[in-house]
Amino acid sequence: MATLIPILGDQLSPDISSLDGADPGDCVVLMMEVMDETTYVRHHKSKIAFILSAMRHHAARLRELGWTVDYVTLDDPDNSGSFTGEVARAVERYAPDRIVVTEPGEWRVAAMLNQWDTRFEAEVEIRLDTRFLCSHAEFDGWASDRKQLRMEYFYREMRRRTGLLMDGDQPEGGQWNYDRQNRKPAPGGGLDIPRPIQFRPDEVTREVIALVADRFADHLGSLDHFAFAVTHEEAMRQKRNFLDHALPCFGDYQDAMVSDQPFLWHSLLSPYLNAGLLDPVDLCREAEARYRAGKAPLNSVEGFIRQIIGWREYVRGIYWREGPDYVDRNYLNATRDLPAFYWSGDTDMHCLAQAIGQTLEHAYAHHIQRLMITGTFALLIGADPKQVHIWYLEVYADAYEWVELPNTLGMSQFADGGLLGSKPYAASGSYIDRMSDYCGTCRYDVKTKTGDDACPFNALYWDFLARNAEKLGENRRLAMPYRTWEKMEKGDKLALRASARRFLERLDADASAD
Ligand code: FAD
Ligand code: DLZ
Ligand code: SF4
Repeated sequence: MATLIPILGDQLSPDISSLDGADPGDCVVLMMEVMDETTYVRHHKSKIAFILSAMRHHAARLRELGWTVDYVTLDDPDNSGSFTGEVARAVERYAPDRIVVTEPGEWRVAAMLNQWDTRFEAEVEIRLDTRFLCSHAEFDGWASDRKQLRMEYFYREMRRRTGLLMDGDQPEGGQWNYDRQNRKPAPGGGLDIPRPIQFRPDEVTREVIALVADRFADHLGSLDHFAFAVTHEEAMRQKRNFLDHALPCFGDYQDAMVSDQPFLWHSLLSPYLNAGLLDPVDLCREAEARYRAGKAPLNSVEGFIRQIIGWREYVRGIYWREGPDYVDRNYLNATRDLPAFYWSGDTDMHCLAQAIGQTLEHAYAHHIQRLMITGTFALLIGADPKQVHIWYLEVYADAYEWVELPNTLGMSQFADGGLLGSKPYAASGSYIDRMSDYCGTCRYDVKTKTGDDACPFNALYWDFLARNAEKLGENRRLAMPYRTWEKMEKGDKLALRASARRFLERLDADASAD
């Protein structure tokens, strides 16, 4: 046999670059369920079940397409538990001349693949992942010309490159970005929220769910609500459902939060994009077609496309450009342990209970919950950014380090000192009150700033700014809140800081009691 083609669990695209030009008659595709991958962090049970089931379905599809697939299951008694161990066993079985693999999505796995060349006799070729618009080298080329990196300018390049929402060389409608129209708060009254399709587990998925329940009983999260698409066809159906029903209001309510409504007008497509069940540019072209056909407004379609060809590509570029040490950054020297309720949802702060509760149920929370509820709270209390990063990597079905780490460590925790975002996403309770209906049913009073019944976000917000004044005081985008802080009466400042201190002491006491 000439060629061995390992396909990793987030490379489930029929046109993955490792298969380019391969002769199905003269190669073996290797797919591996391995303990290293299922346990390098304690992934949510539904995340593991989704990936393993999608892998098994993809293997079946590749076989239908004529490929020979050697599939190693997690419960295979000879399974070595690692990618390298399984490739080594496959090399013994097939004695290939070549190993062809698409580059992985994490530094951790890249380090493994980079050793294959010396470890195995076969020639090893690691190919670019062409599912992304921008290669690492192209991103570096773009970034190295600039004093300051900003997503907005990168995004414009991607618009020009793809021709998406372009009118000649000008942006459709005359503006690149319609976000001003996209900040509407939670709509009140009887909500007509589109329902995502809930996929009923088939036999393959039920088998995987049983395996995960047995092997990963101590991982967090529930399998009871498992409703993920696990095939390309199912992912396509979820995509059409989103485009038909949710895209028109996606922009308006992108930042809104509503109790017991985990999905709102979001697409829920990130697990499928990241695992390879959907193609990002095709998805954007379909969204654009809805706009051109008058079925969805420009603010929604532009906002949606920006998340994918803008943010998604941009954070990947940053991840690979910053290197394997990016994970160690801690600009604000934050060291507090992440509270235990991040793993249980058991807190009387209603916003956090909602965001964490649905995360445990569905392995999903939408962007503004990740950024402005769980993220902002962790930032305000000074949680250790590495712990925060591991939590996000564990709990979301779409989480792979290339996309999760820059969002968490950079955007949400400001641990890279402003490389990814120009200011920290710190906010008091009034932001949450404006954008959600959470505060109305909370035990805390969002309008009160100090005391045991005051919304904890309020005092924590001012305490965060005061505590970090040396590092953040010169940030132009924080000039207004720092001016307000300076002008505040001394007594009010002391009361806010004392209130925050009492809250943090209680948090620490709860942590040491656990
Ligand atoms: P929609 O709101 O429908 O958005 C459409 C698509 O745009 C998403 O499917 C996603 O592919 C893309 N997108 C939107 N925002 C971003 C972004 N900031 N970065 C990259 N892609 C984006 N996204 C992940 O895919 N994996 C992660 O591990 C992840 N971790 C995050 C951690 C934090 C702290 C924050 C603040 C954001 C994180 N995001 C992550 C980005 C974003 O929150 C999710 O992509 C989004 O919530 C997925 O839900 P959706 O498919 O319904 O998205
Ligand atoms: C996330 C994950 C999990 C939980 N399990 C597997 C697995 O058993 N086999 C596999 O090939 N991939 C898995 N993955 C996805 C990999 O972690 C991912 O492909 C690498 O991190 C490279 O991006
Ligand atoms: Fe969250 Fe404060 Fe509102 Fe309660 S009052 S839901 S803690 S923002």
